[in-house]
Amino acid sequence: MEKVHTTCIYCGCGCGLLLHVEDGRVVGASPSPLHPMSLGRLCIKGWLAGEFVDHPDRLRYPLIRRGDRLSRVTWEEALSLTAASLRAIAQELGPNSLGVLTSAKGTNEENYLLMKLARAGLKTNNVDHVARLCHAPTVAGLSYAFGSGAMTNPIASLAQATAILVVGSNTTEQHPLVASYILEARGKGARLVVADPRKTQLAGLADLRLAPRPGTDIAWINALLNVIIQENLIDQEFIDARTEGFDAVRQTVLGSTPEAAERISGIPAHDLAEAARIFGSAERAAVVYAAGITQHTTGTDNVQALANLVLATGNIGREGTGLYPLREHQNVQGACDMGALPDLYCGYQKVAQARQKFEQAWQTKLPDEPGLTALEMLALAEDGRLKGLFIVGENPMMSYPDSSQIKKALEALEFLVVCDIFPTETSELADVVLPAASFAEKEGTFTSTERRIQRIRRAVKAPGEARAEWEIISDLLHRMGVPADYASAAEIMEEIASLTPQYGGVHYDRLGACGLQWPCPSRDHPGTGILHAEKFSIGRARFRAVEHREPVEAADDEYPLILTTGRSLYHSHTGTMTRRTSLLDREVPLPAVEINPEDARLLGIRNGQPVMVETRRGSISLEARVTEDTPKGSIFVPFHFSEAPANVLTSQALDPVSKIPEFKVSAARIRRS
Ligand SMILES: Nc1nc2c(c(=O)[nH]1)N[C@H]1C(S)=C(S)[C@@H](COP(=O)(O)OP(=O)(O)OC[C@H]3O[C@@H](n4cnc5c(=O)[nH]c(N)nc54)[C@H](O)[C@@H]3O)O[C@H]1N2
Ligand SMILES: Nc1nc2c(c(=O)[nH]1)N[C@H]1C(S)=C(S)[C@@H](COP(=O)(O)OP(=O)(O)OC[C@H]3O[C@@H](n4cnc5c(=O)[nH]c(N)nc54)[C@H](O)[C@@H]3O)O[C@H]1N2
Ligand code: SF4
Ligand SMILES: [Mo]
Repeated sequence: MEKVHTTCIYCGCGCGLLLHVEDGRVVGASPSPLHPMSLGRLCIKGWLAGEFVDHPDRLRYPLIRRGDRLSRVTWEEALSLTAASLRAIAQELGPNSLGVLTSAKGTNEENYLLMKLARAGLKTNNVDHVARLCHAPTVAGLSYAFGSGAMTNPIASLAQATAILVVGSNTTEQHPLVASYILEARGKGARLVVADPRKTQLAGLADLRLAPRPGTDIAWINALLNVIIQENLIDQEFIDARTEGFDAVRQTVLGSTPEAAERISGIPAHDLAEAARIFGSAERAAVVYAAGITQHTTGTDNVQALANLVLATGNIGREGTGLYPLREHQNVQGACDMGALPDLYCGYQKVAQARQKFEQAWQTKLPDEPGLTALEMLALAEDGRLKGLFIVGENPMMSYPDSSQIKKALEALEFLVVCDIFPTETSELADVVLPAASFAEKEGTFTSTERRIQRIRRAVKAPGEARAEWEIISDLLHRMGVPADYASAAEIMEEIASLTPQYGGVHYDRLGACGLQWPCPSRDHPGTGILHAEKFSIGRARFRAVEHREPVEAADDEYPLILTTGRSLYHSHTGTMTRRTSLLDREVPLPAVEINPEDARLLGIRNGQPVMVETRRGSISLEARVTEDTPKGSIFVPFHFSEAPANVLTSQALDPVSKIPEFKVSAARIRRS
């Protein structure tokens, strides 16, 4: 049996993995003992990461729509039709009638080539991906505050913290290896505060649990800062030496007393005062947050509120301190780094400023207006102004908010190409379907949430005629008149390194079993663990005063409950891979809505009973799971199940800055069905 060193495909932890190969098949997976973060450990999804690879449902051949059926064709037919259709739409309506959605499941090399295809091939900056639905507020918020939207420290640094505040992150289920470092710190005596409306496993282990009403985080975070200022727990020296704008924040939080915050968030004032003292008096305090903070119409302000807390207490740039946004897909960090974003090239270089640099490098004229975000593209599609869309490794029919709107938008397109490894609810609507090689069948790199750039390696042959995307996209670039003679993924990384300052020293021969953490500007640079240690790239870090705003929808007589949506340990997103992994699907085979026993009793709902959940957008039918873990007044639905797709219920209300939708708050009602 051969063991091929690679990287887990599921979450941003980026654990090192060995794929076991026998007779040309992946027969298992085990942890890499050499990996600097995972240290020979994996969560259940990692152990089972190889199972979907040879599932019989894999897409094997290119398909073209003929009438209402998708029929097998050659690659030549599929790619010629794709190129010709996209070109025809651009000629008729201009290049901005086209858009590209890239993949956080894809490699850096694939994301780089896709953004090059959009900009140099199709001549539009309409390129985006699911980071928009996930951590767009982190990119916007932390770029403003610190000059970089990335996690400030390596994950392992959490073990050195003496206090940890976890906000809106179900860490043991969604980022299990991050949780292991939090628990290690706790074992050494660190104080743990967890703020989550639901009683997550980690909340159950916390020294202090804060349960805010969903969508009220700014109110209570400002109250923490209020107490920290009142009790002189701020780090005045740090504030004076390294930041700007503190006075405006001090003024704003003056009125945010714990009592005022209790009225908004429902968290008892004495708990807020205690949390402030734990955080403010710790020698090394860290903040961990995830989608419970970002997926709100106040997402960017929520992130800034946490940044204010970290800056006021000088908890940045040192071991055991810092701000840890837990990024989502295993390569969402990389997809953002590669500039799969409508206003930024790779390395977060602004379209307006970097265009000429890329025109020179790619020897072609490039569009100068920033493009549209993912949901803006779909809104234009619905209006008939965006006609052609290329979707690689995303399943918006299940993952984007308000599915019936998404369906209308996708159906209104003149031409839709979908490239995936499995048939999906989205590929069912496509005019052309392109079969991709999975992570076990190609070369490339992923960048984990701790900025660690790591290789994936080809372990087995792709099924049928499926191809690595870097080859597919190179082929399309050629057809669009852009030279793309890459012989390997490694060669694409050389081009990335030459154009992306943070990746300047990244070459395949340096990546080994541990990868490299960016910024890594030159070949002799060892990579960077802790950011902002000596200085911020923007000079001084920026405070910004933020205030509580209510979510767009509130509970009312008609829809008296607040619906929040999210995930379970055993499944990933729209389930395309985990629901095809028998042990994972056996653990959680069916969708269920979590409801508090008191609400259930009032509504006459018993555990396991079929119910219907309704919002202003639509309704789904599923089982009730009665649990104390969900607070009274709230219900929780995971979005993994096509039998009861949660996004039928969610709304397209957006954060005005980052354009993330409010997945975490919708007004809902529930009844027996
Ligand atoms: N097993 C598994 N792991 C995953 C994924 C997966 O699908 N499956 N997906 C990956 C991806 S893409 C992402 S983005 C991450 C997401 O990781 P998480 O953000 O940890 O996961 P979620 O379940 O979306 O939500 C986290 C928590 O936010 C809480 N929450 C809801 N509303 C609020 C609020 O207003 N305030 C606060 N403070 N908390 C709130 C919820 O109760 C929930 O416990 O996980 C990654 N890891
Ligand atoms: N209601 C609700 N909705 C949400 C969220 C929520 O909390 N609540 N969270 C949002 C968040 S944070 C995220 S990140 C999104 C996730 O949304 P998506 O990214 O759309 O969800 P996935 O199911 O991961 O889709 C990835 C697709 O890539 C395919 N794939 C896997 N490997 C490869 C490959 O190598 N090549 C190609 N071409 N395809 C591949 C998979 O089969 C799958 O179809 O969902 C968002 N939607
Ligand atoms: S923690 Fe994340 S990266 Fe690690 S094995 Fe589990 S799913 Fe994979
Ligand atoms: Mo995500």
